[in-house]
Amino acid sequence: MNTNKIKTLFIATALVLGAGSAQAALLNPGFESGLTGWTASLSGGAATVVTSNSTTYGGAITYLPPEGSYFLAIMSGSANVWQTVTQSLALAAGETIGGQAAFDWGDYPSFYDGARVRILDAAGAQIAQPFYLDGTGLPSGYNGPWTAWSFTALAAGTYTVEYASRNTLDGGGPEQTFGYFDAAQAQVPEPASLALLGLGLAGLAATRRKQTA
Ligand SMILES: [Ca+2]
Ligand SMILES: [Ca+2]
Repeated sequence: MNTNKIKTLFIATALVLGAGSAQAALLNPGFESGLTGWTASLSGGAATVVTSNSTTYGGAITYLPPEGSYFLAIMSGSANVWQTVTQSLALAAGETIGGQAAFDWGDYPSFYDGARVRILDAAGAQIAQPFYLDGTGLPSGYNGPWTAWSFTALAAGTYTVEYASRNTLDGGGPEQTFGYFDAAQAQVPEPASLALLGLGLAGLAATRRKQTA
């Protein structure tokens, strides 16, 4: 295979890989490698990477990962303290990141607890809160669904993704409250990407035929 052909294949492959890489800036976004890349800050709570998590208050439910085999479960802890798991990353202007979150309330009014996803700037100030739920207005022990969230950076910079859950008013309940977090659903390649992949494979096949001849 001559150098030009190798370059052509490399470029075609890079285009295909790059087409669906909007989420790739986060390291280990789906927690398939434990907490690698993430930092937990806890007070009485827990941040655990699990294959499932079951609770019973408000109706028995078992949460399963919407992406891959694992997801992050943040168990609430000390009263009125957000238990957090964070990761900082560089984003280009217009770049989008996203994931999925769920709120599993283990309490009743007025111990509203909560779960949230926040985006912080380099100084630690909140610039977006793409997911937030607490128990206000919800049935006791509410088992919330997995919900997609996304964030698009308006300017290039360093951002922090923060996943969190919290107990409100006291540190307990009939059950502990959880926030669950996982990556976005895997993207289906767009037709344009498939066409590029086809060109790359065709080029590879042509090269192999010439080498065989
Ligand atoms: Ca996952
Ligand atoms: Ca509680």
